[in-house]
Amino acid sequence: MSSELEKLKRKCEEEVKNSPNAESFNGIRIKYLGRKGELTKILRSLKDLPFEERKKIGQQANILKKELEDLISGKEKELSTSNFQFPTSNFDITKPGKKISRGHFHPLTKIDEEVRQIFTSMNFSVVEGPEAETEFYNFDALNIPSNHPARDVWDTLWIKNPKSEILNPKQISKLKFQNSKLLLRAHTSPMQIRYMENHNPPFQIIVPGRVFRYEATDASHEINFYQVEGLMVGPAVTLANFKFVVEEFFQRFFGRQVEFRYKPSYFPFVEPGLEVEVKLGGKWLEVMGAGMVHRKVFDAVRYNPGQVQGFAFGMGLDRLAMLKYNVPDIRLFYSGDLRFIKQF
Ligand code: FA5
Repeated sequence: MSSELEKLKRKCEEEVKNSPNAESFNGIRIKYLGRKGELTKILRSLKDLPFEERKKIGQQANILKKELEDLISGKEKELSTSNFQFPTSNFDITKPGKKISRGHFHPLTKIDEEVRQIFTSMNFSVVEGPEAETEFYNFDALNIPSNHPARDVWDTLWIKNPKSEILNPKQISKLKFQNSKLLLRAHTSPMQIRYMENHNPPFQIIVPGRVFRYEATDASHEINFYQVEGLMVGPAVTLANFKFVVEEFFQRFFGRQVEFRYKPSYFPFVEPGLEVEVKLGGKWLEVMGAGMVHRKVFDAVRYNPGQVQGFAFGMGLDRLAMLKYNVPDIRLFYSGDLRFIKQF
């Protein structure tokens, strides 16, 4: 090929290579192959050459023309069919992408939500109460005076030097006549008193909430855990109503047949008192304390025990979660271990 054609070829190839987009190819085509294009000019000038040379260069120029045409339209097509250019680095488009990990609710939050739903569908109202309580509500009003041995059952976390600003004046004047020492509530039962002080029967409520105990931890005991209190009071509420409500709850909560049993028990604020246990992995796990509301509790809230009666229960929410998810150790819920939490 003549050096002139050679030069032209390289120049055109360079331009095609550096061309930024499909649109710029039209300009290149005109520049080289158009009527006044550089290659066309060479072809036109052939007529002045001697026959042999004209034949040789003519052939080469025609081949080059075809080559440049193919080059330009090939590259043009490539760029116009896809605007996306793959990076030339080690980019493997066949590799699966990274999974985005999404957050979700803690298993105890899920259980709490489920328990609320079941009870509200049975016409129970949901109420909540303070985690810092007075000795009066946590103990005295529940028929557990200072010298009562049953106080030892609730190993209590006392609050030192309580700041009186956190109580409003009405509360302070009331506390002058009550045992006002502050503590972290050891159970949700104080809400029985708070609710009955301000409402008249008949009613049925649940009180989900966090409770605290100063005790050694093990696979089924934490120092901070959750309870759901239940209280139903009316003119003719009986233990049979309790049995129906609890069994209906179990049926819906577990969605399967679970083995459970009632055992007689003692709590100063109920009479008679009982405990409910559910079987987990061949062992019985206590899930709630319950009973018929003691008349001394009704006295404390100025209800007439001759006119009303009711049942109360306190369930361990963490224990329900252990049973539902087959978790062998309560402490896993509070471990903060994502390998555990992510399984729910
Ligand atoms: C009570 O706290 C009573 N207030 C329950 C009650 C309410 C009885 C109304 C009668 C009428 P108890 O200490 O047994 O009772 O606790 C109730 C439930 O909380 C237990 O059955 C258990 O499921 C759960 N629980 C108790 N202690 C712990 C703990 N340290 N860690 C986790 N769950 C616990």
